[in-house]
Amino acid sequence: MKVAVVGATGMVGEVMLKVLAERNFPITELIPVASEKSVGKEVDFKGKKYKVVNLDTAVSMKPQIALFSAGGDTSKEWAPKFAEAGTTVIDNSSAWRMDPTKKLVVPEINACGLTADDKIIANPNCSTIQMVLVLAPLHKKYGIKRVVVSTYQSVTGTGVKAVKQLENEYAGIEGEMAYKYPIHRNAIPQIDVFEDNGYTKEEMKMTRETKKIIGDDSIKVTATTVRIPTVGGHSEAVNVEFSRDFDLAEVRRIISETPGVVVQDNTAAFEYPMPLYAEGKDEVFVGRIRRDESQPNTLNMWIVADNLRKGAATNAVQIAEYLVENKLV
Ligand code: 2RA
Repeated sequence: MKVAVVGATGMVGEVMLKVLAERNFPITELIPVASEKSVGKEVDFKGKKYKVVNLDTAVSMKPQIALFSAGGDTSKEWAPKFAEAGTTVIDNSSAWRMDPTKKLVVPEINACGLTADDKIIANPNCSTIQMVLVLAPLHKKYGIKRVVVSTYQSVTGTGVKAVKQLENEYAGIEGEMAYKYPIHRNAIPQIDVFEDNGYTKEEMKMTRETKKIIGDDSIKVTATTVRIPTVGGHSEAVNVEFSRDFDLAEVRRIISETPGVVVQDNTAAFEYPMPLYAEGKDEVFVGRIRRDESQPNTLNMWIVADNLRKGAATNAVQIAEYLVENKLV
């Protein structure tokens, strides 16, 4: 496979290269792509150096797959150009996610709907991916009525400038701000811009994308998304009301049998997921699984994942793997 990684020098792009190498993705030719200021730089992949090229050059090289992580504007402009040249684009931005003509894919849930005609495939938002991976099998069994989620999100979701801001503040150094406020010793209840309804775009992504991925518009989701000074991954307190009652042991069994999900739930041993330990891992970790005693048929969980891995790069590479395995590229 000839594979382009668009945004190869960015935070998600670098993890994409790492994940492609780790999973031994069948690459015959790697095309790292970035903005003009990075063109000519070298990128290391499996011990070999590859020169970064610009978008025009990359399109003309006709890769079979292009993994995009270069922001919404670049995706809007360039994904169709790649698609026209016969490349299948897997896009990590929000540009195509809610486009009714594009599929929004978490492979374990809905990759089976992909066909060779899907030339632009959307990778969901990080905080949505880790939540729906756990919700989808529970929805099948018990029917989800409503989800109330509060997130505790890593600065890596914003990018390298935010990681630097946290490091600078921690070290007492003045520097560029990625956020409007300090993030060290703080919790910022705003991720992305506000929409007219008073929710942030991140919160509405969790609501809209969940319905589209699970394929059920009747699922109600309300979210509060918060940036906290962590780097290892996103954490989520998730409260789920089902149509039917559940047995807690069966819930645990269903979650633990879900591919890509690991249950870490032993309160006697102080075992629960934490971002410090999820960092660098591809799995989604679930703990604090317990009945919400305040109302019937309702469950509480704590879900943690490395947002750069399953929340971005790993999910995109898994989509690419599905396309290759099923001869869709
Ligand atoms: C964040 N969801 O954590 C975003 C990244 N895509 O800010």
